[in-house]
Parts: sequence; structure tokens; C-alpha cells
Amino acid sequence: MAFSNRFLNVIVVVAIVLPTIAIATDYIVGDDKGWTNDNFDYQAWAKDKNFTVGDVLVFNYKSGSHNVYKVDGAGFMSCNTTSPNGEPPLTTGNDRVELKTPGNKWYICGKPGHCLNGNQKLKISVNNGTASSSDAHGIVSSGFKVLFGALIVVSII
Ligand SMILES: [Cu+2]
Repeated sequence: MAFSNRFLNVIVVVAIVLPTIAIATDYIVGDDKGWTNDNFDYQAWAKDKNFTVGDVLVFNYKSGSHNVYKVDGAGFMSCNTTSPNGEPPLTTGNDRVELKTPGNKWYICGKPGHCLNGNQKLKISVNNGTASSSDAHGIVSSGFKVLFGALIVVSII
């Protein structure tokens, strides 16, 4: 009986903790090409990816050669780095951008001609993680409820 009580405690703890664990993904922008003005197709790169709040974009480039401005949709279209909130660009060459809110995000390089002529621009759409992951958690927790119920029945027998 002592054993099965301990086992039940473990199951309860796992059932409570498991749904709170969200796995964040690091996305290397452009993969091994990195952040480049070499006419890489960033929209094709982004197309099949499921960006979710909590994920991280990593912009890799030679420091000084490029930079990363977060802009709005108009700035993206016109390659204009005048960002609405006046945030300075990222310049380290290994820039990590955490996706904190859902919605569309736009990033461009501010070096002359890189966005306009080199296609150094990225647009992504970030999903709010709670909707899809709560579905998965629902399945997991209902699975645990079945298991939990079965264990109670077994421990009574
Ligand atoms: Cu650039």
C-alpha cells in the first residue's frame, strides 16, 4: 500500500507539472546561410515554420556587415528602417529575438541596399501558443485522468 501511494503521488505531480512545460524553439534565420543580402528567400524559409510565442529568432552574420531592425508592415514594404517605436537595431552578429507577442513581425537589414536590392527582409506570423498547446494538454491530462482512475480502482481492489 505504501508503494502504490507513492506511485500515485508521482502520477499526480507529473499530471500537474506536465501541462506547464512548453518547449521553446530557436530558429536560425536563413539556417546555414544566416542573415545575408545574397538574395536568400526568407519568405520561403519562414513558410513552413510554426512560430509560437516564446520561440526565439537567431540572426547570424558578421558583426558590422549587417544589422537587424524591427519594423512595421509599411517599413517592411518600403525597406524603411524608421521603426514606429524608435528601437535601435541589433548589431552583435548573433542576435536573439524572443517572440513575446502573437501577430505579424517584420525585420529588415538597415545597411544601404541590403533590404531593397538584396532581399534581406523577413516577415513572420507568430501564433499564440496557448490555443494549440492547450488542445494537446487536454489530451494528455484526460489520458492521465483515465490512468489515475484506473490506479484508484486497482488500489481499492
Ligand atoms: Cu545587411
